Formats: sequence, structure tokens, C-alpha cells
Amino acid sequence: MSETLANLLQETRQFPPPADLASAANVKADAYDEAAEDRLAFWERQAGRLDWAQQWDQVLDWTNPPFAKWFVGGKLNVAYNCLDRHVAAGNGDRVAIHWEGEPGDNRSITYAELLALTSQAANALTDLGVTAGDRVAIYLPMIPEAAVAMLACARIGATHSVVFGGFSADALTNRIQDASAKVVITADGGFRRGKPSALKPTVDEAVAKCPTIEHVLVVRRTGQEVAWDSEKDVWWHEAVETASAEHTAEAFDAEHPLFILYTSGTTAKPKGILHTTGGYLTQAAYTHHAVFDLKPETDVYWCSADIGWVTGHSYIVYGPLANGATQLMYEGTPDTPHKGRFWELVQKHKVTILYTAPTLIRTMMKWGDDIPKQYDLSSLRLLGSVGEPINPEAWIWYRENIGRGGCPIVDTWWQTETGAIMISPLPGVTATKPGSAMRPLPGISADVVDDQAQSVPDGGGGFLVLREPWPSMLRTIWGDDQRFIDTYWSRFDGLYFAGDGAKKDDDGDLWLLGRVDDVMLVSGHNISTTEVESALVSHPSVAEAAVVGATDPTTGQAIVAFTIPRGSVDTEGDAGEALIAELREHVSKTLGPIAKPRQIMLVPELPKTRSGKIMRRLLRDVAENRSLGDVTTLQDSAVMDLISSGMSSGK
Ligand code: 6R9
Repeated sequence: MSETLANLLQETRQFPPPADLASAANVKADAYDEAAEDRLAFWERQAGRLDWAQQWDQVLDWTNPPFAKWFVGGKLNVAYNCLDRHVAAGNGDRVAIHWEGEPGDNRSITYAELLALTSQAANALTDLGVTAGDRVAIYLPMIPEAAVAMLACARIGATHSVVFGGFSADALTNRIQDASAKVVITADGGFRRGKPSALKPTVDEAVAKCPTIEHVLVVRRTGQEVAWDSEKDVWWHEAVETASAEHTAEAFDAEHPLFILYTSGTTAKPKGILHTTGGYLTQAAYTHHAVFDLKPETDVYWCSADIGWVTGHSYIVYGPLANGATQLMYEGTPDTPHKGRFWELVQKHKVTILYTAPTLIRTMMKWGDDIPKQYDLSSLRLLGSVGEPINPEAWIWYRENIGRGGCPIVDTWWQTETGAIMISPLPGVTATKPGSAMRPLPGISADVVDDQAQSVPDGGGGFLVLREPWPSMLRTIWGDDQRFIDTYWSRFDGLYFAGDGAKKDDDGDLWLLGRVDDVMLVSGHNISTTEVESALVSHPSVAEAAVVGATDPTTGQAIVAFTIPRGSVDTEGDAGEALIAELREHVSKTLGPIAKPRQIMLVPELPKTRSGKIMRRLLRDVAENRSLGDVTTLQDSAVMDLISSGMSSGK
């Protein structure tokens, strides 16, 4: 990527932290020095944030790389750390979860209640024959039982594998089979876009092909009809709600498998990313404390991710609960029953910290500034972003329209594989730049290298790598150590390669450029999709853009852009043509003529995964007039019809 359009997109705006936040921040600048001085001692102190039943003998065992062991010999229980110890400390009456169902029903659950529910579920799972080391699949909507199910597994040492509630029967089957799961926890259905949407039939279809499944534990959420197998199926309200609320948590080894989470795997077989106990919880809790500056007595935290995404694991369940947070959990979509739903919830619960994804921010931009203006968002004090590079204009929009010009934004880079946040501003320390994830957190060593594994100088671009093991790193790919080595540790000797391109600016701050597989090669120049997308989004008429390289007879690849106009923009007939011409010129002026898209299409939606990532692979199929590849991980499959029909009409 040496010829990447590095630094053509100049971003000079910078926002220092608000003085009051900086002076009261949980983590100050000295954390960087402390960690640099002795990284292992630093992580050892962070592990001390948790309650251990048995102290470790060794912080890190890295004698057999890339297989790490953290806090060797230590023992702890994750659910105990997330629940019991808060209750024991006198915080049992603090609300853990304010839950809002999509149809408007709601529940507030205190730490004492969450402990009781989790204990009941732990007893019920034990009664169903689940023991430590067994795998349990969880296929639930965003209801409190999802968190309870995960914590109950952790409590009894069963390894959970959460599968997105929208995945197909095939996807669920593959994941159950790969992990040889013994039990599935599901619901009759969930509410999505104002309608009950069934889950149980999908589970029935999958379970028919999965002989390892002994029981299906079913939460009644929507009340819809379900087929029932009286041998296998068990109602949650019968098994769990009648079980004893007393349960003593057993301590497990620091390296005991906590969960498997499958990465979407757009082409190959999904990878079962394995996370273990002590290191994972240490880094999830520390990063949640440091990056979100959580004050458990006063903050109301909201991470809008789905629990089926790693973000839901680390920043809805494990990090926040380990830290004793009060949080909001929302079942549904942002436009049900109206496009102000998110802001109505922020206003109602006086949310202080919001963690969401660029896709949501750009959708809100598309819907227009008027919507958030109708709500009182003055409780917000900190905003976070995760999942994709956030374009500078989306960052500014978020700050101005949601953060009222004053909230710091933490753009957090990490992966399912890293388990917790790796690169992010510290809200009380960092002067942020719109679009940059800035620096590795204390205790983390990230770098950008060229294709010879040499660190690039400031101003250079290349491959993002991690140089040292970190506590919440994946331990392997479930059942496939060789694939773990091949996938992450083979591109550069001794370095973890994450698959992302990045650049260092002149100050050494990091800018993520998207997956290296998505980099385009146009007339011999490497051009990152992220930079062209950000150039498009910097035009006032554009809310969102996805860029792909399509085969071109003269330039090798040519840039094709799919662009969603902002709500108020006229795109009919000549106005649409004029806008397209203007946008091509705009990109050419912003980045240089080499980056001018060959073709721009105005589209109403973009294909996204359920965690909000744009599926460029499908757009490449459209741009190259191919039939569509695998769409099973697509959030809304109707989107592709809309886009393809726009394409064939020449729009
Ligand atoms: C947490 C999560 C990981 C991939 C990652 C990168 C992209 C995530 C980002 C970001 C730029 C950020 N990504 N956060 N890119 N800036 N702040 O998203 O995990 O679903 O495994 O995806 O997401 O490409 O490699 P996961």
C-alpha cells in the first residue's frame, strides 16, 4: 500500500477534551507512561479491578506463541464479578438494566434482581444437564434474558456461543455443529419493525440437523404459536422462573473458555473466535472504565449494539456489568415506531454515555437534523463509535447534533478477535481529530508496517499490526489451531495482522482505512475505499457512501460509488444527473483526479451486515454485473433488489 492516497484527505480540525471531564477523568495521561514502563505490571494492576478467588502465579505465559496464557494459575467467576460482588458491596438496589421493548413495554432490573435471575437460570441449565466446559448456543432477541443466559453460562462454566437472532437456519446449524453445542436458548420470537418475528421455527429447523442438542430452552416473548417437541423443548418460565434463586458461583481457571463468537466469514467457513475468562474480563472492564469514563453512581450508559455482536458481549454484558454500570438496553430498530425513537430513549432515561456505530450516525444524517432537535439530549456527556471507520463529516455531525458541540467522541477500533477496545482516544486526555481512532490504549502496542513488516514513518500508510499479546486476545479458532496461526500470525513474522489498512498522520495518530481486501488498484495506484467514501460524505448532499473497485478494461479497476443522498436533497431526473456530476468533481477536487469515480449511483439503502458493516462484496457483484453471492449475513435482503434495479435502469 506504499502508493496509497495517504494523507490526501487532510483533516486539520482538532477537539481537546472539555476541562471538567479532563479534571475528573477516570484515566489520565500518566496511564500511558505507567504502561510503557512495565506493560505486564500495568495489566496486573488492571486485573486487580476484579475479585479473584485465587491469585495468579504469572501474568503472561508467552512461551508458545501465538498461544497466550494470561494470569496463569488465577481463578475467578465472571458472573460473580458482574453481579454478586456489587450486591455484596451494598449496590444491590442499583439498576443494572433499564430495558425498553420495541412495542413500548419496559422493565428495570436491579443488580440484586439480575443476580437472582442469573442464579435461577444457572440452576435450570444445571438441571438440563449442562456442566462446565459444555457449549450452549444462544439465539435470542435483545431482551434481558439474553444477558441472563450469557451470565448463567459463565456462572456454571459453560461456554456460550451467541448467534445473531436474524441469522438463517443454515448459519445457526453450522455454528451449533462446529461447537457441538448441547443446549440452545431461544425465544418464540422478537419484535422488529413493529411486528413479531418468529425465532423458534428457525431453531427447530437447525436442531433437526444437530444431534448434539439435548434441549431447547424457550423464552416466551411475543406469545406467538410455536411447534413443540415435548422431549426437547422446555419453557424458560417453567424451568428458570421456578428454579431456586440461590446459586454459589464456582471459580474457574483464568484460561477457562468463556465464549465462542463466530465472525461473519463473508466467504469461507465462519471462524469460532475463542475467548477465555481472566484476561478477557480484565481488558473488557478496564477499557470500559477508561474509554467511557464510567462513573457507576451517576452515569446512564447505552450501547446500542446487538448482543450477537462482540460489541454487545464486551460493552453491554461483561465490561459494564463488571464495572457496576446502570445501562439502557433496547430491543428494536431506530425507526420504530418513529425516527426519533433513539433520542426519545436518551431523553427518557437521561443517558449520559452513548456508544453506537457509524452506520447509525449516517442513517440519522440521512433522516435529517430536525429529528434529534426535537428531544432534550442535554444529559449526554460522552459519545462513542465502533464498527467501521467513521467519516470525518459523520463525526462532526455526531458531535454537533447529538453531542451539542461539547461531548468528546471516542472512535474505538477493535475486533471480535481482540475482544476489547485496542485503539481509541482517552476522553479526558486526547485532543481528538474527526475520523481518527488516534492512539493504542495504555498497555497495547499497535503499529503500521509496510509489506516488509517495517514500521512506517509518520505520514506513511500500510498494514495495522499488533506487536505484543494483550489480555483479551482470542486464544485460538475453536477446534482449529492451525487456522488461527495461518489467519492472523502468518502474514508478518511474530506480529498479529488484523486485516485492516491504516496510516499514521504527521503526529503519529492512526487513521483506519478499512479492510485491505477492499483496497482498490486504479491505474497502478492503491486507493482506499474509506477515503473516497469520506470525500463523498464530506459533500453536504451526501449522507452515506460505499465505494468498490470494479474491473475496468483500461484502468484495471475503476471506482464505482453507491451514494445515499441526505433526506432533503432533490434527486429526480436532471437534478440527480447534476448531483452525480457535481459529486464526481467534488471527489476529484478533494482527493485528486485519480480518485474520481467512474460511476456514481444514487441509492436509497446500502447492504449491511447486522453489525452495520457495508457488504462491499455484494456491491462489487452489482458493479460487475454478476449474480449476487452469499447474502445470508445481510441485514435486509430487499436492499439488493432496490440497488440492482437502480443499476439496470442506468441510474
Ligand atoms: C468491534 C468490531 C472488526 C472490523 C475491524 C475493522 C472494523 C471496527 C472500527 C473499525 C475503523 C473503527 N472496525 N471498529 N474500523 N474504525 N473504530 O467491529 O468487531 O465485527 O469483528 O469487526 O471492523 O475493519 O477489523 P468485528
